[in-house]
Amino acid sequence: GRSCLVFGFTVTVGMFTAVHLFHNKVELRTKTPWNAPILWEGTFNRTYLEEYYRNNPVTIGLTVFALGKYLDKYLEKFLASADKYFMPGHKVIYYVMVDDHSKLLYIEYGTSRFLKSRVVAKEARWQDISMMRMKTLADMLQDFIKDEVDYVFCMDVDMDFRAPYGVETLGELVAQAQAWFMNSPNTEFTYERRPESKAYIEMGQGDFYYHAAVFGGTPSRVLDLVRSCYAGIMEDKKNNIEAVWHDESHLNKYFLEHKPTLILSPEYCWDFTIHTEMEHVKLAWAMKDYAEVRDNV
Ligand code: 2GW
Ligand code: MN
Repeated sequence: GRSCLVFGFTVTVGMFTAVHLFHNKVELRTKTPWNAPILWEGTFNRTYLEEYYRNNPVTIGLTVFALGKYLDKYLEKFLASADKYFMPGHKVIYYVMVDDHSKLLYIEYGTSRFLKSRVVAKEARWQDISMMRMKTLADMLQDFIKDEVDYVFCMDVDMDFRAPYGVETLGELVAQAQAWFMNSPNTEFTYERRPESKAYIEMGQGDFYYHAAVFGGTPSRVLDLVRSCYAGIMEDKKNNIEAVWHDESHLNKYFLEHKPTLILSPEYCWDFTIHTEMEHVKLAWAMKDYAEVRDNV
């Protein structure tokens, strides 16, 4: 796979800085126990990767859902920042799912950027808005995305790009380490702990707490992921149980059983409320006023 391109580069001082800022002591974690790279600034050579992809061009999909207030509040900044920083210089197709087509904003995109939008129904409960993304993604990947892109990322909309988020992130099955749990033991991860749920993870098990705000990979690997998460969600509904963190709980279960080939460090999805001095942040959580946006709880 192409993700192996990030192997074999020496780690520079810059990366120590990033990790140091994290928990006030130097700790190197650039590989998982199953030998997948954990991507930090300084662990890859962008110049080399760009040259490789110039000779082997790829198309990258980016899916995002923006329904109800999230459409008014977050979509424009997400897309405008993606246009600037998501895979700069490469062909990108945005797949934008909205509940109101008339509100789809006009942005002048770069020349190698394409946008496909689709109207999806807004579920009554926000938990279902979030979970049903898995179903819509499964259908769309199967119907056309798989034929249109080489890699696809699926993201939350309440975030914005801050620096180049580039081809170094491409891999077969890509997972995002959730910023808050990067240095926690797995017993503290907020996995689903009730054995009745399909998302159940036994205490003491688990490698990372993965963030459902970002996952990606090749269309076939992502299709298997979203199908499997959706099946778990529906099985839980049948059994009258809902996993503690909804689709994210099912995603964590999936990644326990199907190890990601590449892990993105929290530089790739940082929460500036943890601390503001974090360096090399490529994507950041938006400030969220839950009372304002979560009117339909
Ligand atoms: C509305 C009220 C409350 C929560 C969500 C929504 C809502 C979400 C909405 O009105 N419209 C909408 O388009 N969404 C979509 O669902 C949007 O793409 C958003 O980014 C995504 C997930 O909701 P979000 O961003 O509020 O959830 P977080 O940031 O607390 O995220 C984590 O946990 C979620 C499950 O509870 C998901 O797994 C998410 O992927 C995680 O990042
Ligand atoms: Mn979010």
